[in-house]
Amino acid sequence: MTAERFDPASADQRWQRAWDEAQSFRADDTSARPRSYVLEMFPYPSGRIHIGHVRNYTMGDVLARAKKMQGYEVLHPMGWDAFGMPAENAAMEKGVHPGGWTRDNIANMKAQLKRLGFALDWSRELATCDPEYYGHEQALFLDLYAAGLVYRKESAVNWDPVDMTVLANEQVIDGRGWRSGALVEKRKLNQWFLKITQFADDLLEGLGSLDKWPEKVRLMQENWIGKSQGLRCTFRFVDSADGIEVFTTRPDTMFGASFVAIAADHPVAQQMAETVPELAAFIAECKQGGTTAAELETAEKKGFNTGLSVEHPLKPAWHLPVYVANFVLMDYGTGAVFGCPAHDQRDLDFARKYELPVTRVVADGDETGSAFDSDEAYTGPGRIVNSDWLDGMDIEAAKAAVIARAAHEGWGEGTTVWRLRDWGVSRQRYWGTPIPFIHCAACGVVPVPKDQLPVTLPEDVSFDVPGNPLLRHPTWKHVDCPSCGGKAERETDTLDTFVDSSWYFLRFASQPADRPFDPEVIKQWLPVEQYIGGIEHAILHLLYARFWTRALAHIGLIDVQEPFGSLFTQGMVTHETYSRVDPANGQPVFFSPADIERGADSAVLKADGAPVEIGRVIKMSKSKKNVVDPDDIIAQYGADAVRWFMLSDSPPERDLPWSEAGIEGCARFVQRLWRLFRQYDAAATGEDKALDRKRDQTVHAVGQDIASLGFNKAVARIYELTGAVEKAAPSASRSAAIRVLLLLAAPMMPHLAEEAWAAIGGEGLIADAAWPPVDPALLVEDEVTIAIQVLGKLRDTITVPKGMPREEIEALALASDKVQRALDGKAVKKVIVVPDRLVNLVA
Ligand code: ANZ
Ligand code: ZN
Repeated sequence: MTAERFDPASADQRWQRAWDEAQSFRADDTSARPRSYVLEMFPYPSGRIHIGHVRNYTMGDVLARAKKMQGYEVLHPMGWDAFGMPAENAAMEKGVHPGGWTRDNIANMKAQLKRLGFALDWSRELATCDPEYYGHEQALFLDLYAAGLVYRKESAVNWDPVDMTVLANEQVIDGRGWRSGALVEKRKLNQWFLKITQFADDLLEGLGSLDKWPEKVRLMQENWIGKSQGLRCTFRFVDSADGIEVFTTRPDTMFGASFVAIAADHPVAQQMAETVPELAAFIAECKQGGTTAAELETAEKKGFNTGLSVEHPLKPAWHLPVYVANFVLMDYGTGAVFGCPAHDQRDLDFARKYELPVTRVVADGDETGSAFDSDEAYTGPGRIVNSDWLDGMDIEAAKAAVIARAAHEGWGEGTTVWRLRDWGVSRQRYWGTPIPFIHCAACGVVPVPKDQLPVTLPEDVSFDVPGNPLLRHPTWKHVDCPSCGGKAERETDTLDTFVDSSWYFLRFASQPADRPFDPEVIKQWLPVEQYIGGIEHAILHLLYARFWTRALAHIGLIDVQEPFGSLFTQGMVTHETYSRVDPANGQPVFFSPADIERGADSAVLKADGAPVEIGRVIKMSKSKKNVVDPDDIIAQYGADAVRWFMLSDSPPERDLPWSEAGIEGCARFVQRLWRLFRQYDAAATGEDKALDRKRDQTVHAVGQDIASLGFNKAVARIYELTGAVEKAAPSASRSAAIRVLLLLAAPMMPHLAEEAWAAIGGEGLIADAAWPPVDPALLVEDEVTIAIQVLGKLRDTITVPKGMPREEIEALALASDKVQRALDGKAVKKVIVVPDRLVNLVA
C-alpha cells in the first residue's frame, strides 16, 4: 500500500530526476508529430526568480505538458537574457565581475526553476552573454548591415557628465542622471541604428493578422508605429519666397487657423535666437522640461512671439503670427504646426493664454456660429462651417479638397507621417554584445570579417572609474584594419540588449554551431504557437522581435514573417503591504508578510506585537516587501501546491492576490487527490453511466480550457470531478474516472501525478502518457429542462429526455399542477412548443 500522505519533500526531487534521466522534455527536430512551440519570455538573471516568474512559467508549463500529452512534439525551452546594466551596477557596487555575477545568478535561478518541476528542454538552454550566442548575433548584424538595414548617424543623446555615459530617456529624472544626480547634457554622438522604419507599414499591416494577440497590445503597437495621413504645406513669410512647412492631419480646419507654432529646435527659431537673447532664454527654458510626448501633453503651454508673420495659403491677404512653442516637437512631422484652437485642445489652451482668435470651423450639432466660448476644443464629427468654399462638406471631403487644392496650386501635398523612429542600438557599456566593426583612418568603418567572429569581450576590466571600460581598456580596441592592415580601432559600443531578445526564439528552435540557425528547422517550429509574458513588453520587445523576424526574412535567412502566433500577457501576483511610519523621517518602513501576524482586520509585527498599517493590495515588489519567496513556499507546501495556486481562482490575465489561506487550501487539495488516487481499484466492477459522462465532459472541457489558457476554469472542473468521484460508489467507472483525473491533473501537479501513476501501475511516466480520449456520445446531454409558460409567464419547468416529441411535451405541460393552477379553469386556445426549450400555453 502507498503512503498515507503525499510527501512533496521527497517526491518532487525524485520525479524531477526521473524526467531529467528520461530526457522527457527534449524536443526532437526530426519528429513526425505535429509541432507546438510554447515559449515564456526568458528571464533576466537578476539573482532569484520572483513569484511573477512562477506564475508565468507555470502557465506555459501546463500548456506544454498538455500539448505533449495530446500528441504534439513540444518545444519548451528556457534561457537567460543575460546582458545589461544590473550586472555592471553590481560590478560597481560590489566589485564583482559582471560575468561571474551573471553566471552565479543563472545557476541559482536554474536550480529554483528545477524545483518547480518545469517541463523544459534544458539541452537548448542559452544565455545571451555566451560568446557563442552573441557571436551569431554579430554575424546577423553584419548581414543586416550588408543589406543596408544598419547605419551610423550622428544623433543627440542624454549624456551624464559624471558617470560619463549615455542614458536612456527613462534614466533621466527631472533632467538629472538617475545614478549620479548630475544635470544631463544633450550630446551629439555617432550611433548605430537599425532601419526599423523601412518596415513601418509592414509591421502595421501585420498586426491585422495577429488575431490571437490581445487587442490592447495590438493597439499599443499601432499607436507606437503611429501612422498619420495629412497635408504637408508651406505658410510663406509675408513678402518672401521662404516659408515654414507644417504638417497637419486636419487640413479641413485650415480656415480656423490663428497662428503658426514651431519647435524650439526649429532652424528658424535657432537662427533667430542668435540675435534675440530673449528667445535664446525661452528656448533654454523649453529644454529643461521633459521631452516625452506625455510630458509635453501635460506641461503648461508656453510660447514666444517671434514677431514674424506668415500668409494663410488659402487666403494670402490673411496674416498669422509665428510663435515658438514648447508643445511642438522637432522630430515629428516638420517640427511646425498651424494652430486651430477651436478644434485642438493644445491650440486652444495656447490661444486662450496668448489671446489669439478662436473660430469654429466644424459644426458641433446645431452650433455653427464662428464664436467659440468653451474651454474644451471640439474634436468630433460635423459639417465644415465659416470656411468659404469648404462650407457644408464633411470632414473627410474637406480634407481631400484642401489637399487637392494645395497640390494643384503647388504649396503642399498629401503625405504620411510616422511616429516610429529608427532604432538606436548603440550603448556605451561593457556588458553587452560588441558591435562588430573596426574604425580605420584610411578605410572608414570596416565590418569585422565573419571568420573573426565572435568579437569577444575582454575579461580584465575595471569598474572603479566612470565611463565605458571597453573604451579605456589598454589593448582590446587596438587592432589591425581587416581591409588595409594598418592600425585601427574597434568599435567600443555594445548593442542594446533588446537586440539579444529579438531573435533568441530562433536560436532556441535551431542551434547549429556554424551559423545562427538552420532555416529548415526554423520552418518546422516557428511561429511560436503560444508566447507568454508581461504586458510591460507590449511595445518594445515585441515590436523589435517582429522587426528582426521580418528583416531576416527580407534578406532571405528565414521564411517566417510573424514570430509569435498567439500572445498572452499574464496578470501580476499581488499582496497587501504592511508598514509603519518612521517617526525620524516620516517615511513608511515596510515589513515582510512572514514577519506579520494577521488578524481579521488588523495586523501586528510578530517581533514586538505592536500594530502595523495594512496597505493596499498591490504588485509584489521588493521595495514594498510584500513578497513571498518562491523557495520558501516550495519548501513549505511543495511544488504542486504552489503551481496549483498559480492557476486557481483568478483568470490568468487578471491579478492574483496571494493568500496564506489560498495556498493552504491548495496544499490540502493535493492531499485530497492523493487520498482519492489511493482508492483506485483496478478490479472494481460495475458501471456508473452518470460518472462516465461527467468524466468525459470534464476531459473535453479541460482540454478546451487549457488550449485557451483558461486555467482557473480547468481547475474548477477538476475540483468538480474530484467531488463527484469521491461521492460515487466503487465501480469500474469510478476507477476509470480516478485514472482520468490523474491524467487531467498531470500538467498542473506533475509530481503528485507521477507518484500516483506509479502507484496505480501506470505505464512509463505520466509525463509521456496520452491525454485521455473521450467518447463523443457521452458529451451530449441526454436530458433537457423545458420551461413551461402560461401567457408568456414562467409557471413550471420539466426535465425530459432530449428530442421528446411535441405532443408528449404538450401533454406533460398540461399535466403540471402549477400550470393548471395558473390556467384557473380557462380553456387553452393555443400551444406553442419549441422542442427542447419551452412550451407556452395561450388561454
Ligand atoms: C492643425 C490641426 C487642427 C491639428 C486641428 C489637429 C487638430 P497626429 O495625429 O498625432 O499625427 N502636430 C504636427 N506636428 C507636430 C509636432 N511636431 N509637434 C506637436 N504637434 C504636432 O497629430 C497630428 C497633429 O498634431 C497635426 O494636425 C498638428 O496639429 C499636430 F483641429 O494641425 B494639427
Ligand atoms: Zn584600413
